[in-house]
Amino acid sequence: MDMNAFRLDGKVALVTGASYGIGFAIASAMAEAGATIVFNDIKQELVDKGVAAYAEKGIKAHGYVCDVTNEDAVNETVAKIEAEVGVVDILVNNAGIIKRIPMLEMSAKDFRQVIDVDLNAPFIVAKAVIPGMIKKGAGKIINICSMMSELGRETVSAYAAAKGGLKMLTKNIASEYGQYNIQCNGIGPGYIATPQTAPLREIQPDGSKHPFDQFILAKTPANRWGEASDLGGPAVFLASAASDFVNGHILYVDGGILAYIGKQP
Ligand code: NAP
Ligand code: GCO
Repeated sequence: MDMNAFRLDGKVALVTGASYGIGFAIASAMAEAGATIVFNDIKQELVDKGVAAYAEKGIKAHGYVCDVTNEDAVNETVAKIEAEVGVVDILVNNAGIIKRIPMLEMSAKDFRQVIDVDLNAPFIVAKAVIPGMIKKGAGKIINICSMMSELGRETVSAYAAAKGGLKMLTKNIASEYGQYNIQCNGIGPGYIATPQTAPLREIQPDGSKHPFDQFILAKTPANRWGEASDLGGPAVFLASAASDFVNGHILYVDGGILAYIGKQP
């Protein structure tokens, strides 16, 4: 097998919400595989910080200020990217939020905001880049799903609904655009140590681990939280020619959580 199939040289990769966290790790891995990195964030300050953070790793990333829920802004930004950097070959729909609120206490406004960022935005951004991929005759879309694409838990009703929907949006894009040599797959990270999960890992006043931290360790055969860097290899695989016949698949990168009943207390 030609191992160059795993390379991304000459490809333009757009990773949404990638100033830090999982998006930053995935973009960094794709850069190491040869891709040109484009990313966005809502605030110029974070885009500037992101560009500097990439530069510290020797990566010349192109940063754009764009709220992925704003369709006009997304379409304008993708047009700018195509003019300034090139047609987007690889899209990673990474930007996301979570609101941990018991359903009966959650307002419809809060519910809609999570759905807007975690489900509507991936639709909007994919719709903006697919025409360019069709013209080029190839494309890769990777939607960042979640354990909550498969499982529920207390306080995350909006997030689970969004990530469950994102799993099915992934399968539908795969179905509708596979004929144009566009592959659309998902990555379902397990519990990853990023700012998004920091509240679940806070050390307690008595110095003990957060109960949820202990819970996740007991539910993970690997007995550890994932690192954002654990997602780099799977993302490069799904962005590369090595996965040209993988389509509509959700690749769970969870240390085995979905396979495991959990350690006996
Ligand atoms: P994070 O640390 O909270 O980072 C999220 C990123 O998305 C931030 O850069 C944020 O920018 C950006 N973002 C949020 N709303 C946006 C919008 N409307 N437009 C543009 N950018 C926006 O999250 P993470 O842990 O890296 O997670 C990244 C993705 O992985 C999310 O989709 C998340 O649901 C998913 N995921 C995370 C885990 C985990 O355990 N961490 C597990 C499974 C799936 P700002 O800082 O400006 O808000
Ligand atoms: C939570 C966590 C999870 C992770 C991730 C798991 O509150 O349960 O934030 O939702 O972010 O999505 O795959």
